Amino acid sequence: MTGSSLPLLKAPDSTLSLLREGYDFIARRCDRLGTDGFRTRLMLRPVACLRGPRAAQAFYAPGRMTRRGAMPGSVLALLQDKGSVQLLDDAAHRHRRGLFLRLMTPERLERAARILREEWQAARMGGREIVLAEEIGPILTRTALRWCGIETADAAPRLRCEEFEAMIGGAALVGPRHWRARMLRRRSEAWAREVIRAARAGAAPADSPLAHVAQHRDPSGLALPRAVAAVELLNLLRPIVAVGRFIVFSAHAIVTRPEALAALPDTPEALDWWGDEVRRLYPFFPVIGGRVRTGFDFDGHGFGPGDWVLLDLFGTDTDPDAWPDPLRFDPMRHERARDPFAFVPQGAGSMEGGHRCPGEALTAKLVAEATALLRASRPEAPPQDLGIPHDRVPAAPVSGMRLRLQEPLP
Ligand code: HEM
Ligand code: MYR
Repeated sequence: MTGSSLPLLKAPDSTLSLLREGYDFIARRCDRLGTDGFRTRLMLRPVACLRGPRAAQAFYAPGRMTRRGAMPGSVLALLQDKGSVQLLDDAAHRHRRGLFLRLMTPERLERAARILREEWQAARMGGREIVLAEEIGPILTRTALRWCGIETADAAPRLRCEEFEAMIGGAALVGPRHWRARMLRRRSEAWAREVIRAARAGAAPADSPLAHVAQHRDPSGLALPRAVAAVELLNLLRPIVAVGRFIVFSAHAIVTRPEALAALPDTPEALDWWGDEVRRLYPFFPVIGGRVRTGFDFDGHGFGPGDWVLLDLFGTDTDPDAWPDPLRFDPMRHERARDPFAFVPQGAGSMEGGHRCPGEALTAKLVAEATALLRASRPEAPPQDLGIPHDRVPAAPVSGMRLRLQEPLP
């Protein structure tokens, strides 16, 4: 394209660089070029890569982007999936999204935190050396099942945990681990369809998230096809297990930033700031893809319908123009008002209309609760590799976070 001020990279295709550099691929080039975006090709398709709050605001302008055709099919198959809320637009999207948003009441969030605390305590992690990344999955799987209203005795939590972790860990992979995850995903979908069937036959507790999913009707008043309801049930369960990655990162911050923990006021808001700083600074969901529906200009580049855009979530959360000393872990920065388009670990923009993660409040609640539990158990960390390689998506500490927690919890 001519007449654009978004530079076009010289390399004919950047797929290998993206795989090699992972979370740093977009921001590094923006820093080098002195821009908030550039154009290149990924998997041979032309794409514009953007970062920063202005880019997030442009990306999340109401109705501007669709998620259809915006992420590789392999990512989609393991995360939101075909038939899910993420691939809908306009009125059909708002209607389906309401199903998720209605579940995020303060009472339900409190209940999720309470269940997490019970499952955490039942796991008896105190007094022995644990690898938190291995312990947290089963705890959150049981939390997710109970929160949704699914009897854990019938749900085989071990199998579900294996499936959800494979989906999360395999979404951005190619090769055998990705295909194993696809196989486990099929097993999970078969299980979820059966749960929906039983729920529709009367097995779901009244007003439970499971009942809401099973009984959801599309705008014409028809029940969701069973396979679609199953996919949406997985879209509640799997991401709750994914929150474990933030909990591992919170433990990483507790161990590596004792001064930040010591300076943290002993208030519920301060725990939220800690969790927000974990979600801002640790690499998890790297980029979100969109395809343009209605044209717009960004930094002198004209975007037209069908154009493919990647917004760098991690690069925006750590944008040096938006955050003073961006790589410093400082929970107290969230005490002050922040630019809503600079804090985008789970997307941005309106909760009602757009595609921003509807589970963000639940995520924040669980991370804060787990941080309180970790802090109360005064963790000690033996020598270990605390590095977090940025070329692995999703990223995690190499050691998995080996900890010794004090027993018993107060
Ligand atoms: C969408 C991240 C937890 C349910 C998204 C998006 C991101 C994201 C980046 C896409 C936003 C967009 O397309 O603009 C995360 C991360 C989580 C998390 C990093 C932490 C583990 C949750 C939880 C739930 C959830 C706990 C539900 C209980 C969803 C759903 C969508 C979504 C249903 C699709 C929304 C739509 O397209 O309208 N999430 N999420 N997520 N998330 Fe989350
Ligand atoms: C969920 O389970 O829905 C929540 C978070 C899962 C994060 C998985 C991270 C991999 C995302 C890959 C995106 C790559 C885009 C090219």
